[in-house]
Amino acid sequence: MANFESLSQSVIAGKESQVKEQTQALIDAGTDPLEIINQGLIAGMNVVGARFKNGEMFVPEVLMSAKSMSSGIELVKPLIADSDMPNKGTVIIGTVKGDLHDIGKNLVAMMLESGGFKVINLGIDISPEKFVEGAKEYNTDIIAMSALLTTTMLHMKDTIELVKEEGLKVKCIIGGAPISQDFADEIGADGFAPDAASATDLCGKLMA
Ligand code: B1M
Repeated sequence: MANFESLSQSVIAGKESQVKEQTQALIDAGTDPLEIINQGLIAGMNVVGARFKNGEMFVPEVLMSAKSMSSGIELVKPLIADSDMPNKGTVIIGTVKGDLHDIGKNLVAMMLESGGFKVINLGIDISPEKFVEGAKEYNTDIIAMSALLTTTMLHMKDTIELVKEEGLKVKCIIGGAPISQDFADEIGADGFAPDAASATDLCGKLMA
């Protein structure tokens, strides 16, 4: 029988078809979609992160785990995003210039959608100029930036400076594994969220 532990193990092993089957079984059993994500899919990916760091897993295996996790998320996503929520505001989200990590950013996008925000996901490797263009094009309330590398997180500062230079009335929030509240304060961000659920709360507060 599918449970969170076996789902996590399948993510760790990068077994995509097993992840899909187990995720579907949990959905069919009426499990809370957010619990499937947090206690099954993300829990598995956290182990992958630790093993990658310790040199116990390598990039191809990590990619298979990431792809498996994303397949599970795709199955769960409609159950969350379909809730009949009002539009609380428009958020553009992207991973900063030079950074290709998108799993966490996509989770944040998904949670924001499920929290009633209109979300435009610009993708990965987004320069300050592209964030600013996007903010103008979509008349955005909030720019949400993700960075997973200490080498790319400084582009968040560049984006905030460009937003100010252009005189845009848009809030800039940041997140990602190397980001902290101290860093957010240092670069003049309007907020920092450590995880996807907090990002939704933060956007709610900024729009209140
Ligand atoms: Co990379 N990688 N990676 N990687 N990778 C890390 C980030 C690393 C910590 C691994 C390690 O060494 N321990 C390390 C960074 C070290 C550092 O800078 N301090 C690292 C490195 C070094 C690299 C490369 C340079 C490796 C190389 O080539 N030598 C390279 C860089 C490529 C590039 O971007 N230019 C690289 C490549 C890759 C893969 C392509 C193999 C793959 C990415 C696949 C993909 O995203 N499609 C990958 C992965 C998977 C990881 C780890 C293992 C997992 C990241 C992840 O998806 N976590 C990661 C190790 C780790 O984090 N433990 C690692 C799961 C995800 C749900 O969490 O993204 O943190 P996270 O998102 C969370 C929160 O942070 C927050 O909410 C999310 C959900 O709760 N959040 C936000 C994220 N964005 C937010 C935005 C917000 C708010 C909250 O806006 C307001």
